[in-house]
Amino acid sequence: MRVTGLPPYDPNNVFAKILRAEIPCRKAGENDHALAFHDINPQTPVHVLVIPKGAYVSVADFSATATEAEIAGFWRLVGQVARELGLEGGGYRILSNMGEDGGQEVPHFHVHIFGGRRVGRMVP
Ligand code: IU
Repeated sequence: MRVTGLPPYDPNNVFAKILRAEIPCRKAGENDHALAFHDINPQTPVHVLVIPKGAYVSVADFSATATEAEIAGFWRLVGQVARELGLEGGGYRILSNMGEDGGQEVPHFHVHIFGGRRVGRMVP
């Protein structure tokens, strides 16, 4: 069940292909429910994407339909990667784009972790 007005999940989106190992990635961490990898076009010295292994387009989709184990696994990996990449010291930003208005390019729910330099305050 999808609860958002975003397009249906496309099983051939690039992150689905990364999950199926059809496209390589530089892995930053993994658990049973989520994968973290370095963005191919980094905007900051550290720029990692964390994606659930299940097929979810948006956070509304994910939070409404994923199991509690999937949700826990996803957020545990976000925190683990931030800690392991040394970002807890200086600080960092987590950001997620949703849909066309939110600037989402890859329609598989993901969060960006930006760090390694001062990223300042966010403006829309
Ligand atoms: P967005 O939030 O959907 O706009 O972000 C998609 C990100 O996926 C963007 O930062 C791209 O650089 C990144 N990316 C990638 O890491 N590997 C790829 O093969 C492709 C996009 I296509």
